[in-house]
Amino acid sequence: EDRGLDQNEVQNVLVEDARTGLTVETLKKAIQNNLFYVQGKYPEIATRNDYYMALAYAVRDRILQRWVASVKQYLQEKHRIVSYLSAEYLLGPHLANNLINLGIYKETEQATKELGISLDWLIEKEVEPGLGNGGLGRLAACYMDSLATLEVPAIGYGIRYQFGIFEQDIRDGWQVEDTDNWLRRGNPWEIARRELSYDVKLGGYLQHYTDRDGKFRSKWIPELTVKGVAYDTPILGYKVNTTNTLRLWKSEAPRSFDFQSFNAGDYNFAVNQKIVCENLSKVLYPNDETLNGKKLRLQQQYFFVSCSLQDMIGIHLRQGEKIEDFQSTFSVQLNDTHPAVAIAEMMRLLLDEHDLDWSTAWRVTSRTFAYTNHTLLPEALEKWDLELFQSVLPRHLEIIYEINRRFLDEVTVRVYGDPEKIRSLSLIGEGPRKYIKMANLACVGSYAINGVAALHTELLKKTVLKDFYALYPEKFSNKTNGVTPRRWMVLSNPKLTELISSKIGDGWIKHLEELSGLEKFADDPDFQKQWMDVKLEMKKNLARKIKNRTGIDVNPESMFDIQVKRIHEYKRQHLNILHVITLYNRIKQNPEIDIVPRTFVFAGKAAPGYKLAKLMIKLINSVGDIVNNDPDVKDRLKVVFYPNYNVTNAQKIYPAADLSEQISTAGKEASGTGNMKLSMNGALTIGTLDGANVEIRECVGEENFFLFGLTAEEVARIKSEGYNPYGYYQNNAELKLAMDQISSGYFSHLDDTVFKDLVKSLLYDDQFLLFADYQSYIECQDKVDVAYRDKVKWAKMSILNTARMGKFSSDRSIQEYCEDIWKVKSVPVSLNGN
Ligand code: GPV
Repeated sequence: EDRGLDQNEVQNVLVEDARTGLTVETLKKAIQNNLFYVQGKYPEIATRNDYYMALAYAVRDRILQRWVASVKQYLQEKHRIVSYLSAEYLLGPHLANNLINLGIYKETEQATKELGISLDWLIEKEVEPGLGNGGLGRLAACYMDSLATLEVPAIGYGIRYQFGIFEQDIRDGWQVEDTDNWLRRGNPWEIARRELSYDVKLGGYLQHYTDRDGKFRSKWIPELTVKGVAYDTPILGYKVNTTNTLRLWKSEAPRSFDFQSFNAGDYNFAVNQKIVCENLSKVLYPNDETLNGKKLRLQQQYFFVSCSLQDMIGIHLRQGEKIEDFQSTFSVQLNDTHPAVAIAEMMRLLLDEHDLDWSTAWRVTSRTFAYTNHTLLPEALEKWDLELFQSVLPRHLEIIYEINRRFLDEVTVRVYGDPEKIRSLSLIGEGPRKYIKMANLACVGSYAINGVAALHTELLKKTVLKDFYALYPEKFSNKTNGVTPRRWMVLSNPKLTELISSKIGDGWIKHLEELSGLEKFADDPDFQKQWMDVKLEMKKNLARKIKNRTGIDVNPESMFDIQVKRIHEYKRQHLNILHVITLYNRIKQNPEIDIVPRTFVFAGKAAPGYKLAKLMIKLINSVGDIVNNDPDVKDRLKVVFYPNYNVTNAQKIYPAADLSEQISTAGKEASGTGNMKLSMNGALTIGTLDGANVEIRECVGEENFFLFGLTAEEVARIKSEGYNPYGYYQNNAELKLAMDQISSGYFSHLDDTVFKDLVKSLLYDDQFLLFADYQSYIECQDKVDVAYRDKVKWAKMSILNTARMGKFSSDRSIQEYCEDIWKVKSVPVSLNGN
């Protein structure tokens, strides 16, 4: 009033000013401004990247406004904050997603059009941050989206890898890896918080002494100290103001550290140490569900966990709270065991840096963490060689020994001293070399433990974690995975989105159960036609991309049979390719045979050191070369390996799928999330009773799901009785022919050495029971063939698949975590009044 300003005017300036307005005009102005003042260009000389950057900064301004409002809101009164610790975030491109969540997609399309450029063209320019391997990293990204959309205060913590997951190229049918230099053109979505950094100690030794109060103490004298610098990416919810933070740590050399070496004239040593420090956040390990036990990986895990906990403690204390009430400010979720060293680090911080006694420190720690398990595969359960662990984290080893001593003391009575049980519960594994069991540490130090699908949680309780379940049944629960419909429907399938919304409104985007409103149109011929028209259009789009990327012509009218995911023996891409070979042989034996034309699309990366997985890629491509070019086939079969599967490519592939391949050995896939994305986009599933397939089938109805194969129980029984693949091979003519062709070099220019290892594994020591499921799979595929011929019925089944997928929104998953585990509520953020 003193300054003669009207209160309403002030608010207007803040909410919808020329800089952050959401209209076509203000957006246009903002893009032009940024082109000039940020990129230093004018239209005639601006590149596509200049325009992309100009738009990205325009969008970021609008998000920053909401981000600041969120931070202010959260500080107004005390709220428990969810802290998600994950070594991986597979975010995918930001631009289009942010436009959707801001609700300005259409406006931006118009604004760019008026500037003479196409929005699609700019969206395609973005290089996605591939800071994850597969499902686990993508789940973290979906959960960040849902937390913000549900208006829950949350921080995601992780590592800002300079090089994310490698780029895959295919040469002569083989996978070739190239580095992913995703930051080369800068990253408009992050804000470097140079002032926010923490020191992290590594290596060295301990000094033990008794302090003035007679307390026994361990002083950690590190070999090296690195600095973690925060890089923040705002995560905006869908059509809400809530904007949470993804805080990723970059490792650097501390300012001071080279001082002495420089003075001593040891320039090389100083520069070398700088490289060692920067190495910690240099590259993502490309191993999905395999352990490789390398020192740098442990250092990475500890690095980001230590920065994150120091950061959280700072936030907690700055609110004027006492350290022993930490768990009232944060609930910390461990995304698998990759960040499980947090439990030991929390103890160290509380004991050594904040001077709490053991029992108080343990009370805080064991009420702070919750652990999600994402696999039953024994090779993926993290174990650290004890000596290696000690060489990196000597103080943590001491703490883990003490946690273990107290834990085993407590449980010995409860298990009546059963040595078998004690051995299985112990945090330390014995053998030729001792090792640390990270899953056990996670179980002992967490107040909640969950699996990621109903079957997976049941198997966890019965197998891998059964002794922990017997001790603490109340800690266990299931939280079936979900995926965000914003990215996986609205963004990737706008045509389907429009069609759905024209019938049931757009409430389903936030309340996915509302998709059930589509059921009443499942038999409507007009709607079926519109539905299948969208599908055909998406298939034409993908066909165009396939042609561009691989040179292969595919027929959009053929059935698109799709398996896209990491390449793994347990996911059984080779079972799929055996089906392709079987169909091919049927055509060769009877060229006039009546089969539904199919396009088989495979995509996925193999870990660079996983020989058999790489050989599976080669096999797919080799079979493709023969099948795609054999005139007898008359284009009825096409096999495509689409290179460099990532979020960007996935968004183009899911909408085009008719059939979704979810064919893992029962009991091996913890949940799967691609299965959900495909079914939501109207694909029918052919699958085993594994992971979330079980629940998808329950929801869509067994008549709308192609089930085959052994159950998890049958798999376990066959294995215990001794699986004999050779018998299946001898007794199945089609299987025998296919295998003989692979091994004799039919698909490899008569070179009978190429696939030797793969053939040997399948015939003699296959852990994944391919041959045991072969006949059942083929028969099921024959049913798919029949079903596809009935266009009306297929359309109906496809519509019902989408209509009944409401459960699989990550909003539902996150709601369950909030209620059952984190005990947090939503905190709506208003832009006015800030
Ligand atoms: I552990 N998963 C993954 O992608 N990487 C890993 O290192 C581990 C698990 C996956 C599981 O394989 C999927 O079944 C699951 O859907 C996904 O994690 C998310 O829970």
